[in-house]
Parts: sequence; structure tokens; C-alpha cells
Amino acid sequence: MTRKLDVGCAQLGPISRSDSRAEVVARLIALLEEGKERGCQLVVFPELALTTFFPRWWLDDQDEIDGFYERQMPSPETQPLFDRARELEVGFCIGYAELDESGPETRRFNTSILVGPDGRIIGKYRKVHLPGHSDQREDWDFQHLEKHYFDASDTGFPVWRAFGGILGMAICNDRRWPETYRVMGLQGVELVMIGYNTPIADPEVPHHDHLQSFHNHIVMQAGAYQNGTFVIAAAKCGQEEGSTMLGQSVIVAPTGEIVAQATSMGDELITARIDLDICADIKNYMFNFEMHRQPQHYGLIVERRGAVPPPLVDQGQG
Ligand code: CDV
Repeated sequence: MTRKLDVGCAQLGPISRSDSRAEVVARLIALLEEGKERGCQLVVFPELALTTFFPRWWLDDQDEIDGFYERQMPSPETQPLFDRARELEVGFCIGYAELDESGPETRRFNTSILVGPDGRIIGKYRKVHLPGHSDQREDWDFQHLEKHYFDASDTGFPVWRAFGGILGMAICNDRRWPETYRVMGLQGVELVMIGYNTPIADPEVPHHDHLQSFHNHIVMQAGAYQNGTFVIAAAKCGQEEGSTMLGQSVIVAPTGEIVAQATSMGDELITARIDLDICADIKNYMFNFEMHRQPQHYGLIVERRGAVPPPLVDQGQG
């Protein structure tokens, strides 16, 4: 059985605060249809793909805040995307803000789902690494309030057998952490689907702004190579409500090579035919975990959260 998969990475240009779900869903459907025309079996959309990147603002109006979240998926407004996927027989992965009212306490997650070509949800992932801060920073042009608007994941990094391979998801800041890929790598992942919203301007380290693209790619290329997995990463980019967001969406091979890259700062579909069998070239040799890993030396990775340098010792004079 061939394990070649035709995939699309659907970068999105800016979404404004006033855009309706219907307007955004129409853009997503257009990209899905282009994916079908270009032979895609699976299309990956960005993080929080249904709305503007609202964590840039401290908001007081709870109705407005709640308006950025989905209470159910699909909802009446997003159902057309699921229906079109089923008609076209194209699966997709999409990020959105999730309002979970199933338990005693309302919880809010930065979530993505994998949907099959039959329009049914295969799996759900909730963002593990929430960047930014939870307090208001009035002196910043744009804040990054993910810790204020979202709860951290309660699900970790599951993988699913789907589309003939082993697939997992991660969201934006997750892509910068080697643990993200390795936890899925230890479950044999062959394709990691990622969406991101990365403002170019970082008020904490403005002297790193010119490195955003370099850092974006280096983490995903390393994660792909060190775990023998494909990575598809879709950006929401361009001038969104005055904030410039990084584009350069990519499809990365298990060798770490970029096999397709977006060139615009707007809605754009990039595609590739990926052969999931080539993951074995890395998994069976250079990063053969069973043969070469030494987990007895890796305890600190799960035992310790922050770095603890060794104590200073008096080196003496001589
Ligand atoms: N949405 C994100 O997670 N963005 C972060 C920014 C804040 C650094 C990122 O890692 O791209």
C-alpha cells in the first residue's frame, strides 16, 4: 500500500475584528476547494483561524470576549466548512478558541481539531505551551494575553492513526519546544500539523524581531529531523489590526528540508506530495530511539521545570 499523501498548507492573511464567521468560513472553503483542485487529501489551517488574534488586546466586554470562542464544533456557522469537506472528500486541521462548558467550571482552550474526509472529527488537541502573560501591559502597543484567555492543555500530545499514517497536532508556541516533537516522536508520529500566529514585534526582546523567520523555521526543521516526521505549519499573517504577523508557512520533510514555502502575506495554499514511508529513513537509523536513546540520563527533563545552575564554588587562588 502506498503511503503517499497529497497535503496542503493553507496560510491565511489578516482577519479583522469585525469580520463575521461567515466571511472567514467562505475564505476557508475557497482554500479547501483549491486544495481539492490541486489534489490535496488533507489541508492544514492556522491557529485561531476563525477570528482575529484577539489575545493581542486586554478586553473588558465579556460578551465580546465570548464571541471569539466556539461553544460547539461544528457550529451552525462552521458547519458549511465540514459539509464542503465531506462533499470534496478532503480532510482538514483547524485551530479555534474553544469554550468548554461540559464540566462544573467553564474552561477555555486554544484548540485544534483533525477532521476526516467524511467531515467527522478524528481528534482534538489543546495547546500545551501558552506564551505571553496574564496581566495587563498597558504600555505595549500589543499584548500577548494567551495566559489570560486560555487554560493550559489537559490532554498533552496525543497522536492518531489517520490518512494512512500517524498524525499529531501542535499550536504555535508549541513548535518552539523540542518536547512537543519528542513526545509525539515516541508515539511514532509521521506528520505534525501546526498553526501559528506570530507577531513580528516582540516587546520583550525587540532586538530579535529580525530573527522571527529564522527561529520559526529552525525549530520546525530541527523537530522534523530529530523525530523523523513531516511538519506542516500554516501561518496567519500580514497586517492584522495594525500588528504585523509572520508568514512563511512551510511543509518540512523528515530530513529537515523545507519542501514548500508560502511567498505571499495573504491567503495562499502551498502543497506537496509527501511519502510517509521516508520517515523510516530517519527513524530507523540516525534517530533510532530504541537503539540509541539513553532515557536513564534524561530524568531532569520531566523532573525539573526551570533551569537550576550548579552552586558557585570557591575555586581558590591556585
Ligand atoms: N500564538 C503564539 O503562540 N505566538 C507565539 C509568540 C507570542 C512568540 C509564538 O511562539 O509564535
